[in-house]
Amino acid sequence: MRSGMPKPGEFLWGTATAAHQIEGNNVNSDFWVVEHATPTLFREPSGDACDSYHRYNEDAALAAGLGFNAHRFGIEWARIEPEPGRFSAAALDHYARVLESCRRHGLAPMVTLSHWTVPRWFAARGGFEQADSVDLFARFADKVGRRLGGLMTAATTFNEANIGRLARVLFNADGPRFRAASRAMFAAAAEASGSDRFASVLFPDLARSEENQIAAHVAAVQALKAADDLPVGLTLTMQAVEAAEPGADVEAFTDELYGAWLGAAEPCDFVGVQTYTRIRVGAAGRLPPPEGAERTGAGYEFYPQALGDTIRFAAERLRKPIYVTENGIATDDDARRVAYIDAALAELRRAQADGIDVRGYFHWSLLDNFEWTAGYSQKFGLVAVDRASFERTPKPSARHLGRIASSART
Ligand code: IFM
Repeated sequence: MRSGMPKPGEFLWGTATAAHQIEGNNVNSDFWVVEHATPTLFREPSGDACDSYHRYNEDAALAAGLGFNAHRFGIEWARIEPEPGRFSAAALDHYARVLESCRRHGLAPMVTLSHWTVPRWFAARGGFEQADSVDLFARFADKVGRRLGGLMTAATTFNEANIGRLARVLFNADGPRFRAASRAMFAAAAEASGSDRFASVLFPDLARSEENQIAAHVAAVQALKAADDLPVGLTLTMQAVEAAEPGADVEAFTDELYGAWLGAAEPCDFVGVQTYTRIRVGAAGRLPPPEGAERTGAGYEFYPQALGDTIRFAAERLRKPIYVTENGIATDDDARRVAYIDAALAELRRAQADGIDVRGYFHWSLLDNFEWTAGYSQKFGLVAVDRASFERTPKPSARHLGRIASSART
């Protein structure tokens, strides 16, 4: 274990996780409802996940032992406010213990307020499609800021706030087949909740929700800063966008990917860049990866160089200090993860050498975890998790990145 927290200004080396993907039994969340709906888009339910709700201390010890000095994780709104207006002191105390555990292990904690999940009651009243969702999210941020802000190194509001836009361009979430399947799933979730609606952040109706979600983000930044003046950021999913044919309109494509979220970084102290691959644009829109290109376990092109493009894009367009809050690869071949890490970090260093203010790198993810609709089939972890015993086994890539992290600080 390291002695003491990173000094102010020290580069943060860590791993990133999300509450729903690792904690287990997040029964009051909207995702729990849709995972158990019939029909569902989910390959399997999240269940016990990695049992990190109970094993957070073990996870912090593991991360610190590997050589990291920071940890990004999510707190779960559905646990903190399981019924509207009823805040759980016990759940807030739990996250205070998680934060204290990070600090005891010398890990600077960066906390996500909402990593796609919301309470099931919030989804069943229309989620961010309702105008008063702005105040509800700000009220949650205020409670969190007052009780937990003093223990955090930094906080971010929404994970990959523009995820609905990426889903549209990358997974055809606007296409008729996907829409029909998600409509059926949400209709079943609404019925199970005794409601006539059920709205999710991952599969949103952007026309009805995006403006409110941006306002909720801004209000939450203000609430956190008023409660405890800690650094607050916005994380975006940012993939390299390249013109691959004459006539490709990269600017229009970029607008499609970010919309008004680029402006939403304005009240923030930093931005979180989250990069996995590149998107090639042709004259008629997105193109598939080049013929013969290596694909990751998530089906993306293996293209770690994307991180250089996205850091530069963020620096030019957002003009804020940058943390890479996610970067990683789904693979069963850990040697490819090592190669991915090395190539991505070479890009990060090049950007720093060019004077870009990059302050940290958080690899996605510490653990093999619940990868949303793909269930447990995709392995993004530096550490394998036995699905029955929850035993954690670091992969060679964990030691590799941990060594880079600790030697960079000596
Ligand atoms: O697992 C997800 C995470 O929740 C958000 N960013 C992308 C990761 C890998 O798909």
